[in-house]
Amino acid sequence: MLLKQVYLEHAKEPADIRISDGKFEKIGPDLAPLPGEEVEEGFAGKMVLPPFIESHVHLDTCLTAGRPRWNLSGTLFEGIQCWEEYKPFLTKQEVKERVGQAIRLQAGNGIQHVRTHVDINDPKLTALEAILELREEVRDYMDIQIVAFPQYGILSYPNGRELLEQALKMGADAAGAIPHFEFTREYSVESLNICFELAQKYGKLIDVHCDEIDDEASRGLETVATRAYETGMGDMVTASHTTAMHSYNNAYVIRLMRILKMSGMNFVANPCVNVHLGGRADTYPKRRSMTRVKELTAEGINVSFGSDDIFDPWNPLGNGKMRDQVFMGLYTGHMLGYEEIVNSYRFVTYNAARTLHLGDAYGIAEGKDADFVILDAGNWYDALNYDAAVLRSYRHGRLIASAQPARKEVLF
Ligand code: 17E
Ligand code: FE2
Repeated sequence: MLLKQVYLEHAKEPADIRISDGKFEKIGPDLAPLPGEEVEEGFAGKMVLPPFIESHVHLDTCLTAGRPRWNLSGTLFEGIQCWEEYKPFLTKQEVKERVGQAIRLQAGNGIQHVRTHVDINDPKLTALEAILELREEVRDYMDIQIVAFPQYGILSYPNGRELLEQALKMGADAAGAIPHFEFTREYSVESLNICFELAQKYGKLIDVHCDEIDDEASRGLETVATRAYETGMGDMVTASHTTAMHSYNNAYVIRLMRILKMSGMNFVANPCVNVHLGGRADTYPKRRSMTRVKELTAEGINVSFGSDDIFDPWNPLGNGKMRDQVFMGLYTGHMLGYEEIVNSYRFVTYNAARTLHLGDAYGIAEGKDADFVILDAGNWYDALNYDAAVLRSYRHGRLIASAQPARKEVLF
């Protein structure tokens, strides 16, 4: 196929892209069609990006909002309670159907890589088993990375350590932890030691739910960063949420930033859910509770954005669309400078690829797999502002999702 006159990211001039055998074969200003080649001219002037990446979502809980009841306080803790009440309804079949639906929602929005956290504080590991199966079934359409996530803690839940180890043996890609939810500060530190020990034992990545609380004394992050540095795991390690960092005093952050940089680790902010769950113990002023994305980015530290939730106990909304996270993240993070807007797709593409440790395979260049999306806009500024649809999503050169451009008519 020869795709004519599209804008690659924010290139000034349009280019043609030749795709054959599932790869980007040639990219150039004006390629002449080969004999018999299919020529696609219908997207001239549209923007092409590598596929969107969801770097933090809980697929096991998705599409369960209101069942058996709604989270009315809007707190993380009531969300965890609602999820606990849903757990008795989990069966492998139920999880596969529900999560399959969410994956199709994501695919329709141009996502091709997902990192999902799966709660492994379940003696039967039902959701994990279901999502491991689903991961294989959808492999041709979506890459799914699984984090073994101990919702109640590694040391504060019966057999937490054993369950985490078993999940890694069963095939989870990354070890999780939740230091701010452990019973004590000592457990919090020790749980991180266990997380690192097991990840190293089984050769896995790490993604910690870290300091997701408005408590300025919640300091799991310094331990995560120090272990990432000392073990040399570096960019294999991610700290998700780190909302307490919003509340830390600046003097402490100056000290902390040094080890964060030295560690080489990644961060994930979840703008919509962090703002929704955060500040709930405040009267006024109410904290935004998103981690310090602007400052981390300015220090050259990798930050990506995730949705966290799609219509579940922690987010009564959610559509599996990464654009919405960018939109909210830029507003919440005071990042609406022109350059910040123009480059903001990176939070849900390249930066997220680094978080997921995708390596060189990701991106648009001759010789790479032809994985890409075409947006209904000529540039990211407009795509973000007007919420442009993903007109086409191609994976290894094959069309896997499409949308019709929306039409509006104003009668004056
Ligand atoms: N569990 C948790 O501890 N934190 C979250 N943000 C979600 C689940 C969604
Ligand atoms: Fe999360």
